[in-house]
Amino acid sequence: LTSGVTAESPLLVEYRGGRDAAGDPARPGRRPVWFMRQAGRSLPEYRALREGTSMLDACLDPEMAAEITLQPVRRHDVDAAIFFSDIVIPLRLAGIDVEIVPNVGPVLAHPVRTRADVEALPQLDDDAFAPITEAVARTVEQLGSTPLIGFAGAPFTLAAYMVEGRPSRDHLGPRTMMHADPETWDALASWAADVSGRFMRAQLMAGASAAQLFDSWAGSLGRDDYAAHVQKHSAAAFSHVAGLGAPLIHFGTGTGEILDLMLQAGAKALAQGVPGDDEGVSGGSPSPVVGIDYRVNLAEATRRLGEQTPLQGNIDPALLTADWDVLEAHVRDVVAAGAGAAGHVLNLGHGVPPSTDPEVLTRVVSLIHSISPAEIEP
Ligand code: 1CP
Repeated sequence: LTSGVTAESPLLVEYRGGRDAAGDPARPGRRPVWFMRQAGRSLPEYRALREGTSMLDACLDPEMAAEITLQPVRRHDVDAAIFFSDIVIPLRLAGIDVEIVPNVGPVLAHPVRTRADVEALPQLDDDAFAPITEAVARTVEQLGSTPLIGFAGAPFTLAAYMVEGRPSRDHLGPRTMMHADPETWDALASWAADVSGRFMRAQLMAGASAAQLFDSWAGSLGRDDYAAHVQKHSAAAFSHVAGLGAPLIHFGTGTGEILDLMLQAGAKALAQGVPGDDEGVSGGSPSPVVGIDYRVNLAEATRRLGEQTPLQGNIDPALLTADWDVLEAHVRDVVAAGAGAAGHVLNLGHGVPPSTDPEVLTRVVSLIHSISPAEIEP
Protein backbone atom coordinates (compact mmCIF):
# COMPACT_ATOMS: atom_id res chain seq x y z
CA LEU A 1 0.00 0.00 0.00
CA THR A 2 1.45 3.31 -1.00
CA SER A 3 -1.66 5.48 -0.78
CA GLY A 4 -0.99 6.56 2.78
CA VAL A 5 -3.90 4.41 3.94
CA THR A 6 -3.29 1.07 5.54
CA ALA A 7 -5.52 -1.67 6.83
CA GLU A 8 -2.90 -2.68 9.37
CA SER A 9 -2.86 -1.42 12.91
CA PRO A 10 -1.26 2.07 12.85
CA LEU A 11 0.52 1.13 16.07
CA LEU A 12 2.29 -1.89 14.56
CA VAL A 13 3.19 0.06 11.41
CA GLU A 14 4.86 2.79 13.53
CA TYR A 15 6.63 0.18 15.67
CA ARG A 16 8.04 -1.33 12.48
CA GLY A 17 9.45 2.03 11.40
CA GLY A 18 6.65 2.87 8.98
CA ARG A 19 6.59 -0.60 7.39
CA ASP A 20 3.72 -3.03 7.03
CA ALA A 21 4.02 -6.71 7.95
CA ALA A 22 5.55 -7.48 4.56
CA GLY A 23 8.23 -4.84 5.13
CA ASP A 24 6.83 -2.34 2.60
CA PRO A 25 6.42 1.36 3.39
CA ALA A 26 2.95 2.08 4.79
CA ARG A 27 1.91 5.32 6.46
CA PRO A 28 -0.97 5.09 8.90
CA GLY A 29 -3.67 7.70 8.65
CA ARG A 30 -3.60 8.38 12.35
CA ARG A 31 -1.02 8.79 15.09
CA PRO A 32 -1.21 5.80 17.48
CA VAL A 33 -1.21 6.35 21.24
CA TRP A 34 -1.47 4.32 24.42
CA PHE A 35 -0.50 5.14 28.03
CA MET A 36 1.70 3.27 30.46
CA ARG A 37 -0.53 2.41 33.48
CA GLN A 38 -3.63 3.19 31.43
CA ALA A 39 -5.33 0.47 33.47
CA GLY A 40 -5.36 1.19 37.14
CA ARG A 41 -6.37 3.57 39.84
CA SER A 42 -7.16 6.54 37.60
CA LEU A 43 -10.26 4.62 36.44
CA PRO A 44 -13.35 4.35 38.72
CA GLU A 45 -14.40 1.13 36.93
CA TYR A 46 -11.00 -0.36 37.87
CA ARG A 47 -11.32 0.66 41.52
CA ALA A 48 -14.82 -0.87 41.63
CA LEU A 49 -13.77 -4.18 40.06
CA ARG A 50 -10.61 -4.53 42.18
CA GLU A 51 -12.41 -3.90 45.48
CA GLY A 52 -11.63 -6.72 47.91
CA THR A 53 -9.09 -8.45 45.62
CA SER A 54 -5.35 -8.06 46.13
CA MET A 55 -3.30 -6.76 43.22
CA LEU A 56 -1.52 -10.04 42.45
CA ASP A 57 -4.68 -12.13 42.89
CA ALA A 58 -6.36 -9.81 40.35
CA CYS A 59 -3.48 -10.38 37.93
CA LEU A 60 -3.84 -14.16 38.29
CA ASP A 61 -7.63 -14.19 37.78
CA PRO A 62 -7.87 -14.47 33.97
CA GLU A 63 -11.38 -13.04 33.73
CA MET A 64 -10.57 -10.06 35.92
CA ALA A 65 -7.21 -9.40 34.27
CA ALA A 66 -8.82 -9.45 30.83
CA GLU A 67 -11.61 -7.10 31.90
CA ILE A 68 -9.18 -4.61 33.51
CA THR A 69 -7.00 -4.71 30.38
CA LEU A 70 -10.02 -3.83 28.22
CA GLN A 71 -11.38 -0.99 30.39
CA PRO A 72 -9.07 1.80 29.16
CA VAL A 73 -9.44 0.69 25.53
CA ARG A 74 -13.22 1.08 25.72
CA ARG A 75 -13.02 4.34 27.58
CA HIS A 76 -10.19 6.19 25.82
CA ASP A 77 -10.09 4.72 22.27
CA VAL A 78 -6.34 4.11 22.67
CA ASP A 79 -4.59 2.19 19.88
CA ALA A 80 -3.31 -0.63 22.09
CA ALA A 81 -4.13 -2.49 25.25
CA ILE A 82 -1.34 -3.20 27.72
CA PHE A 83 -1.79 -6.48 29.52
CA PHE A 84 -2.87 -6.01 33.13
CA SER A 85 -0.22 -7.76 35.16
CA ASP A 86 2.94 -6.81 37.02
CA ILE A 87 6.67 -7.28 36.65
CA VAL A 88 6.76 -9.39 39.86
CA ILE A 89 4.20 -11.93 38.58
CA PRO A 90 6.93 -14.36 37.39
CA LEU A 91 8.35 -14.30 40.94
CA ARG A 92 4.95 -15.18 42.40
CA LEU A 93 4.49 -17.91 39.75
CA ALA A 94 7.87 -19.36 40.73
CA GLY A 95 6.65 -19.61 44.33
CA ILE A 96 8.49 -16.62 45.79
CA ASP A 97 6.65 -14.90 48.64
CA VAL A 98 5.92 -11.47 47.15
CA GLU A 99 2.99 -9.11 47.68
CA ILE A 100 2.09 -5.74 46.27
CA VAL A 101 1.43 -3.64 49.33
CA PRO A 102 -1.04 -0.80 48.68
CA ASN A 103 0.72 2.58 48.43
CA VAL A 104 4.12 0.88 48.72
CA GLY A 105 4.65 -1.54 45.82
CA PRO A 106 6.27 -4.97 45.60
CA VAL A 107 7.53 -6.40 48.92
CA LEU A 108 9.39 -9.73 49.25
CA ALA A 109 9.28 -11.71 52.51
CA HIS A 110 12.88 -12.83 51.93
CA PRO A 111 15.16 -10.44 50.02
CA VAL A 112 17.80 -12.11 47.83
CA ARG A 113 21.22 -10.87 48.99
CA THR A 114 23.78 -13.67 49.12
CA ARG A 115 25.14 -16.32 46.80
CA ALA A 116 23.20 -18.90 48.84
CA ASP A 117 19.98 -16.87 48.40
CA VAL A 118 20.49 -16.82 44.63
CA GLU A 119 21.29 -20.52 44.49
CA ALA A 120 18.10 -21.26 46.42
CA LEU A 121 15.90 -19.42 43.88
CA PRO A 122 13.19 -21.77 42.60
CA GLN A 123 12.81 -23.01 39.03
CA LEU A 124 9.85 -21.57 37.17
CA ASP A 125 7.80 -24.22 35.42
CA ASP A 126 6.30 -23.27 32.03
CA ASP A 127 2.93 -24.67 33.15
CA ALA A 128 2.83 -21.96 35.81
CA PHE A 129 2.08 -19.41 33.08
CA ALA A 130 -1.39 -20.95 32.50
CA PRO A 131 -3.36 -18.08 34.13
CA ILE A 132 -1.37 -15.57 32.05
CA THR A 133 -1.89 -17.43 28.78
CA GLU A 134 -5.59 -17.76 29.50
CA ALA A 135 -5.99 -14.08 30.36
CA VAL A 136 -4.10 -13.02 27.21
CA ALA A 137 -6.20 -15.30 25.00
CA ARG A 138 -9.45 -13.96 26.50
CA THR A 139 -8.26 -10.38 26.09
CA VAL A 140 -7.13 -10.78 22.48
CA GLU A 141 -10.43 -12.39 21.57
CA GLN A 142 -12.38 -9.41 22.90
CA LEU A 143 -10.00 -6.76 21.54
CA GLY A 144 -10.73 -7.50 17.89
CA SER A 145 -8.29 -5.56 15.74
CA THR A 146 -6.72 -3.55 18.59
CA PRO A 147 -3.27 -5.01 19.42
CA LEU A 148 -2.33 -6.20 22.89
CA ILE A 149 1.11 -5.29 24.24
CA GLY A 150 2.72 -7.78 26.58
CA PHE A 151 5.55 -6.83 28.95
CA ALA A 152 8.05 -7.88 31.56
CA GLY A 153 10.48 -6.25 33.96
CA ALA A 154 14.08 -6.00 32.78
CA PRO A 155 16.64 -7.95 34.85
CA PHE A 156 18.04 -4.87 36.64
CA THR A 157 14.65 -3.48 37.66
CA LEU A 158 13.36 -6.88 38.75
CA ALA A 159 16.60 -7.69 40.61
CA ALA A 160 16.44 -4.28 42.31
CA TYR A 161 13.18 -5.32 44.00
CA MET A 162 14.59 -8.76 44.82
CA VAL A 163 17.74 -7.42 46.50
CA GLU A 164 16.13 -4.50 48.32
CA GLY A 165 13.00 -6.53 49.11
CA ARG A 166 10.89 -3.44 48.43
CA PRO A 167 10.83 -0.21 46.41
CA SER A 168 13.85 1.99 46.93
CA ARG A 169 15.07 5.28 45.63
CA ASP A 170 18.74 4.75 44.81
CA HIS A 171 18.88 0.95 44.38
CA LEU A 172 22.05 0.78 46.45
CA GLY A 173 21.76 -2.97 47.12
CA PRO A 174 21.93 -4.21 43.51
CA ARG A 175 24.48 -1.52 42.56
CA THR A 176 26.75 -2.62 45.40
CA MET A 177 26.31 -6.30 44.54
CA MET A 178 27.34 -5.93 40.88
CA HIS A 179 30.74 -4.60 42.03
CA ALA A 180 31.27 -6.36 45.36
CA ASP A 181 30.16 -9.79 44.19
CA PRO A 182 29.81 -9.76 40.40
CA GLU A 183 29.34 -13.53 40.18
CA THR A 184 26.35 -13.46 42.49
CA TRP A 185 25.00 -10.47 40.58
CA ASP A 186 25.35 -12.27 37.25
CA ALA A 187 23.64 -15.36 38.63
CA LEU A 188 20.75 -13.28 39.97
CA ALA A 189 20.38 -11.18 36.82
CA SER A 190 20.50 -14.34 34.67
CA TRP A 191 17.70 -15.85 36.73
CA ALA A 192 15.67 -12.64 36.33
CA ALA A 193 16.36 -12.48 32.57
CA ASP A 194 15.16 -16.05 32.19
CA VAL A 195 11.84 -15.60 34.03
CA SER A 196 11.14 -12.20 32.43
CA GLY A 197 12.00 -13.41 28.94
CA ARG A 198 9.74 -16.42 29.33
CA PHE A 199 6.95 -14.22 30.76
CA MET A 200 7.10 -12.05 27.59
CA ARG A 201 7.27 -15.13 25.40
CA ALA A 202 4.19 -16.66 27.06
CA GLN A 203 2.21 -13.47 26.34
CA LEU A 204 3.33 -13.28 22.69
CA MET A 205 2.63 -16.97 22.09
CA ALA A 206 -0.87 -16.49 23.54
CA GLY A 207 -1.67 -13.66 21.13
CA ALA A 208 0.01 -10.40 22.21
CA SER A 209 1.30 -8.40 19.20
CA ALA A 210 4.30 -6.62 20.74
CA ALA A 211 6.28 -6.74 23.98
CA GLN A 212 7.80 -4.03 26.16
CA LEU A 213 10.71 -4.59 28.53
CA PHE A 214 10.45 -2.18 31.45
CA ASP A 215 13.81 -1.17 32.89
CA SER A 216 12.14 1.53 34.93
CA TRP A 217 15.05 2.04 37.31
CA ALA A 218 17.99 1.71 34.87
CA GLY A 219 18.43 5.48 35.15
CA SER A 220 20.10 4.97 38.53
CA LEU A 221 23.02 3.25 36.75
CA GLY A 222 26.09 4.90 35.35
CA ARG A 223 26.91 4.20 31.74
CA ASP A 224 29.87 1.95 32.54
CA ASP A 225 27.86 -0.13 34.99
CA TYR A 226 25.04 -0.55 32.49
CA ALA A 227 27.49 -1.66 29.80
CA ALA A 228 29.43 -4.05 32.05
CA HIS A 229 26.75 -5.54 34.30
CA VAL A 230 23.28 -5.03 32.86
CA GLN A 231 23.12 -4.79 29.07
CA LYS A 232 23.90 -8.46 28.42
CA HIS A 233 21.17 -9.57 30.81
CA SER A 234 18.56 -7.36 29.12
CA ALA A 235 19.69 -8.76 25.76
CA ALA A 236 19.23 -12.26 27.23
CA ALA A 237 15.65 -11.41 28.27
CA PHE A 238 14.93 -10.13 24.73
CA SER A 239 16.50 -13.22 23.18
CA HIS A 240 13.51 -15.30 24.37
CA VAL A 241 11.24 -13.31 22.03
CA ALA A 242 13.57 -12.10 19.29
CA GLY A 243 12.63 -14.85 16.85
CA LEU A 244 8.88 -14.27 17.03
CA GLY A 245 8.67 -11.34 14.59
CA ALA A 246 6.84 -9.06 17.04
CA PRO A 247 7.97 -5.47 17.67
CA LEU A 248 10.01 -5.13 20.88
CA ILE A 249 10.07 -1.98 22.97
CA HIS A 250 12.71 -1.07 25.56
CA PHE A 251 11.79 1.57 28.15
CA GLY A 252 13.35 3.11 31.24
CA THR A 253 13.29 6.40 33.10
CA GLY A 254 16.20 8.77 33.55
CA THR A 255 18.01 6.86 30.80
CA GLY A 256 19.18 9.73 28.58
CA GLU A 257 22.85 8.79 29.13
CA ILE A 258 22.34 5.14 28.17
CA LEU A 259 19.72 5.26 25.40
CA ASP A 260 22.15 3.95 22.78
CA LEU A 261 23.17 1.05 25.05
CA MET A 262 19.51 0.18 25.62
CA LEU A 263 18.92 0.22 21.87
CA GLN A 264 21.89 -2.13 21.40
CA ALA A 265 20.58 -4.56 24.05
CA GLY A 266 17.48 -5.17 21.94
CA ALA A 267 19.28 -4.96 18.61
CA LYS A 268 21.82 -7.60 19.66
CA ALA A 269 19.03 -10.01 20.53
CA LEU A 270 17.13 -9.26 17.30
CA ALA A 271 20.25 -9.71 15.19
CA GLN A 272 20.73 -13.16 16.65
CA GLY A 273 17.06 -14.13 16.50
CA VAL A 274 16.30 -17.72 17.34
CA PRO A 275 18.33 -20.30 15.41
CA GLY A 276 16.26 -22.00 12.74
CA ASP A 277 13.27 -19.74 13.24
CA ASP A 278 13.14 -17.31 10.32
CA GLU A 279 9.38 -17.22 10.09
CA GLY A 280 7.91 -13.78 10.57
CA VAL A 281 11.27 -12.04 10.75
CA SER A 282 10.52 -9.88 7.69
CA GLY A 283 7.45 -8.61 9.54
CA GLY A 284 9.40 -8.05 12.72
CA SER A 285 10.83 -4.82 13.96
CA PRO A 286 13.91 -3.89 11.91
CA SER A 287 15.09 -2.10 15.03
CA PRO A 288 13.86 -2.29 18.60
CA VAL A 289 11.59 0.57 19.60
CA VAL A 290 13.03 2.79 22.34
CA GLY A 291 10.67 4.27 24.93
CA ILE A 292 11.76 7.76 25.95
CA ASP A 293 10.86 9.33 29.28
CA TYR A 294 9.83 12.96 29.60
CA ARG A 295 13.36 14.24 30.22
CA VAL A 296 14.74 13.86 26.68
CA ASN A 297 13.22 15.72 23.70
CA LEU A 298 12.32 13.23 20.96
CA ALA A 299 14.31 15.10 18.31
CA GLU A 300 17.35 14.78 20.58
CA ALA A 301 16.57 11.07 21.07
CA THR A 302 16.61 10.66 17.28
CA ARG A 303 20.01 12.40 17.15
CA ARG A 304 21.31 9.92 19.73
CA LEU A 305 19.71 6.79 18.25
CA GLY A 306 19.50 7.44 14.50
CA GLU A 307 16.46 8.04 12.30
CA GLN A 308 15.92 4.31 11.72
CA THR A 309 14.97 3.85 15.40
CA PRO A 310 11.24 4.00 16.11
CA LEU A 311 10.43 5.94 19.28
CA GLN A 312 7.70 5.80 21.89
CA GLY A 313 6.80 8.65 24.21
CA ASN A 314 6.98 11.16 25.84
CA ILE A 315 4.20 13.42 27.09
CA ASP A 316 5.13 14.73 30.53
CA PRO A 317 2.67 13.23 33.07
CA ALA A 318 2.99 16.44 35.10
CA LEU A 319 1.15 18.36 32.38
CA LEU A 320 -1.96 16.17 32.61
CA THR A 321 -3.14 18.47 35.38
CA ALA A 322 -2.20 21.73 33.62
CA ASP A 323 -4.76 23.90 31.79
CA TRP A 324 -5.89 22.31 28.54
CA ASP A 325 -4.17 24.97 26.38
CA VAL A 326 -0.83 24.20 28.04
CA LEU A 327 -1.31 20.45 27.69
CA GLU A 328 -2.45 20.73 24.06
CA ALA A 329 0.60 22.81 23.09
CA HIS A 330 2.86 20.27 24.82
CA VAL A 331 1.22 17.31 23.03
CA ARG A 332 1.63 19.07 19.66
CA ASP A 333 5.31 19.73 20.47
CA VAL A 334 5.85 16.04 21.28
CA VAL A 335 4.19 14.97 18.01
CA ALA A 336 6.40 17.41 16.05
CA ALA A 337 9.57 16.34 17.89
CA GLY A 338 8.88 12.69 17.03
CA ALA A 339 8.35 13.33 13.33
CA GLY A 340 12.01 12.77 12.44
CA ALA A 341 12.02 9.18 13.68
CA ALA A 342 11.21 6.19 11.45
CA GLY A 343 8.17 5.54 13.59
CA HIS A 344 6.53 7.23 16.55
CA VAL A 345 3.95 5.91 18.99
CA LEU A 346 2.68 8.53 21.44
CA ASN A 347 2.76 7.65 25.13
CA LEU A 348 3.50 9.34 28.44
CA GLY A 349 7.07 9.75 29.65
CA HIS A 350 6.13 7.43 32.56
CA GLY A 351 2.93 5.93 33.98
CA VAL A 352 -0.45 7.64 34.42
CA PRO A 353 -0.49 9.19 37.92
CA PRO A 354 -3.39 7.66 39.95
CA SER A 355 -4.87 11.14 40.51
CA THR A 356 -5.27 11.83 36.77
CA ASP A 357 -8.73 12.85 35.56
CA PRO A 358 -9.54 10.12 33.02
CA GLU A 359 -11.45 12.59 30.86
CA VAL A 360 -8.20 14.44 30.23
CA LEU A 361 -6.65 11.24 28.87
CA THR A 362 -9.60 10.65 26.54
CA ARG A 363 -9.24 14.22 25.29
CA VAL A 364 -5.49 13.77 24.69
CA VAL A 365 -6.21 10.64 22.61
CA SER A 366 -8.74 12.44 20.45
CA LEU A 367 -6.38 15.40 20.00
CA ILE A 368 -3.60 13.07 18.83
CA HIS A 369 -5.97 11.26 16.46
CA SER A 370 -7.08 14.62 15.00
CA ILE A 371 -3.54 15.60 13.95
CA SER A 372 -3.18 14.68 10.27
CA PRO A 373 0.13 13.29 8.93
CA ALA A 374 0.36 16.31 6.59
CA GLU A 375 0.54 18.64 9.62
CA ILE A 376 3.62 17.01 11.06
CA GLU A 377 6.00 16.05 8.29
CA PRO A 378 9.47 17.18 9.39
O1 1CP B 1 -3.51 -1.54 43.77
C1 1CP B 1 -3.10 -1.09 42.69
O2 1CP B 1 -3.87 -0.60 41.87
C2 1CP B 1 -1.64 -1.24 42.47
C3 1CP B 1 -1.01 -0.36 41.47
C4 1CP B 1 -0.35 -1.20 40.38
C5 1CP B 1 -0.84 -1.43 39.10
C6 1CP B 1 -2.12 -0.92 38.48
C7 1CP B 1 0.86 -1.91 40.53
C8 1CP B 1 1.67 -2.03 41.75
N1 1CP B 1 1.11 -2.57 39.33
C9 1CP B 1 0.10 -2.28 38.45
C10 1CP B 1 -0.04 -2.82 37.08
C11 1CP B 1 1.14 -2.73 36.20
N2 1CP B 1 2.44 -2.78 36.60
C12 1CP B 1 1.09 -2.66 34.80
C13 1CP B 1 -0.23 -2.81 34.06
C14 1CP B 1 -0.75 -2.27 32.98
C15 1CP B 1 -0.79 -0.78 32.63
O3 1CP B 1 0.28 -0.17 32.43
O4 1CP B 1 -1.90 -0.30 32.46
C16 1CP B 1 2.40 -2.58 34.35
C17 1CP B 1 2.89 -2.44 32.93
C18 1CP B 1 3.24 -2.67 35.50
C19 1CP B 1 4.69 -2.73 35.44
C20 1CP B 1 5.45 -2.35 36.64
N3 1CP B 1 5.29 -2.76 37.93
C21 1CP B 1 6.60 -1.54 36.58
C22 1CP B 1 7.16 -0.98 35.32
C23 1CP B 1 6.37 0.22 34.90
C24 1CP B 1 6.66 1.50 35.65
O5 1CP B 1 5.72 2.05 36.19
O6 1CP B 1 7.82 1.93 35.67
C25 1CP B 1 7.10 -1.41 37.87
C26 1CP B 1 8.32 -0.63 38.31
C27 1CP B 1 6.28 -2.19 38.73
C28 1CP B 1 6.42 -2.38 40.17
C29 1CP B 1 5.23 -1.82 40.87
N4 1CP B 1 4.02 -2.47 40.90
C30 1CP B 1 3.11 -1.68 41.55
C31 1CP B 1 3.75 -0.47 41.93
C32 1CP B 1 3.10 0.65 42.66
C33 1CP B 1 5.07 -0.57 41.47
C34 1CP B 1 6.16 0.51 41.58
C35 1CP B 1 6.64 0.64 42.99
C36 1CP B 1 7.91 1.51 43.12
O7 1CP B 1 7.75 2.74 43.22
O8 1CP B 1 9.01 0.97 43.12
